[in-house]
Formats: sequence, structure tokens, C-alpha cells
Amino acid sequence: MTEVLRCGRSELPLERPLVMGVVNVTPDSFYDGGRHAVAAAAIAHARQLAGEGADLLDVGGESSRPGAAPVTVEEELARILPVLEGIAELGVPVSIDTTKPEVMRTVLARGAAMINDITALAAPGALELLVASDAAVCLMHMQGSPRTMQADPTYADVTAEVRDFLGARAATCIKAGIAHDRIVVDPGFGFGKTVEHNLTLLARLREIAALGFPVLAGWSRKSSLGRITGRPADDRLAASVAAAMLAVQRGAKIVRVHDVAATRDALAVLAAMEGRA
Ligand code: 7PJ
Repeated sequence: MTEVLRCGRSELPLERPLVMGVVNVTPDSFYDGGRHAVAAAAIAHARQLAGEGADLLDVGGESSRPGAAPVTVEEELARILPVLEGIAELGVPVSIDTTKPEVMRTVLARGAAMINDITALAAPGALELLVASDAAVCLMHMQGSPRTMQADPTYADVTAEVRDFLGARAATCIKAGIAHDRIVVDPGFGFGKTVEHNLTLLARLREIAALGFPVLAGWSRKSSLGRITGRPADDRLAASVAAAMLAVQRGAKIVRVHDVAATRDALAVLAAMEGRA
């Protein structure tokens, strides 16, 4: 198992679980004060998450929620770049959540420490861009595409299929020249999975971790937690923290969360119990 994650200029030790804070730069119907206001709000939010102890910040300019509309390269970069520039001074490694090689090329040239790709570098040219960089990559499993993935997710054995996919993509990355300690794998909770699939993957997360790469788990506020608790997205904090804890107890090394402070507190209790205080 990798002991550190190498991501750009940073090396993140993996002896304690890392918290990745989510920074969305996607104007929505509730908050659309124009491009500048959206960037300013995202920068302020990133600063808050860094203050709460985020180990990584994941900046995304394209919503990958089920049914979300696609955005152009130009639009995505216009959203992301002011934020990437505005948060550099925080000193927290920045991950960019994108599937587009053109976006990857630009953000890698501007210091992005990680590419978080929900398609696991499926786009032509994406793999080569990562090979030529020193950034880390998060390879995520998804069945189908964001537009259609929740229509009828079907697996014979969801854990084996997700594990085999991630193992094959990681092997392709290594063969192409990306070092083992730059690779993160992610089962992609909610991406072409029913609540039952997500819970099976959580219960059996050790089998994904057994691939030998750090596992990233993203449960924060997801609709499966709404189905389980009956609560709307902005009232899923307790459920999200519980899921992050369960993932870490089953081998996750990075949790992708909206609520950094609460997650860090929960992880502090786990660390104290395990004598890692
Ligand atoms: C994930 C993600 C996830 C990774 C999103 C949401 C949907 N990237 N991007 N893993 N989820 N690696 O946050 O609800 O689970 S967007």
C-alpha cells in the first residue's frame, strides 16, 4: 500500500485519513449573481474549508449530478480558473473535478495537484496529459453517463465489477508511466448505482482497498442518504459524517465531503479510539 500520495509539489502522508473539501463553482438557480460573484463565493467557501482543516480542495465547474446539463470547455475554465488562482495562497493542494482533456491541460499548467475524473481518464488524450504531469489522479467508477446512469443500474456482482474496472484502469495508468503513488481509486458512490449497490460497496470497501491504491469515498449529502433518512440534501450532515466514518473504518484513505469541520471531529474520535490521537 502507498504510504504517501504524491500530487504535484505536495506529498500527502496517508497514515491518517485525508479530508477533501468540495468547492463547487456551478451557478445555480438560488445563487447566480454573475460570474465574478460566483467565483468570489467559491473562493470564500474554499478559504473556510481550508480553515476547518481540509487536506485537499476539490474544485469543480461542471455538475455531474444525475441529469445535469453539459458545459463547454470555455465555460468550465471561466468558472474554475479564477478560483484556482484565488485559492493558491491557501497552501492546500487543489484537485480539479473534470472529465475534459482541454481543461486538464490548462489547470495542470497552473498548478493543479490532482485531477479528479469521474470517467477515470476515458477521454482521448487525458491519460497522456497525466503522464506528462506530476499531478495525482483519482480514477472513479461510473456505470453509464451522468445523464442516464440512474435509469436502471445493473450488476451481477457490483463489488467485483467496480474493483476489476478500477484495477484495470490503474494498471493502464501505470503502464503508461503514472507512478503508483500518484493514483487514487474511487468506487463512485451514486454514479450508476442503486442505494443497495452503494451500501454493498460501502460494506465491502476493503475489497476495493485491497487493490493497493488509496481509496477515495464520496458519500457527502448524496441521494442514497436521503433515501435512507428521508431528509433533503441540506439536512444530511449527520448521515454524511456517519457514511464517511464507515468508509474510513473499511479502508478509505480520503473522504470527499462538503462539511470538513464535522468530518474532522468525527475522525478525531476514531483516531483517539485507535490510539492515533
Ligand atoms: C464524486 C465526485 C465522488 C469523486 C462528485 C456529488 C456529486 N468525484 N464528484 N467521487 N461525486 N471522485 O458530490 O454529490 O463520489 S459530484
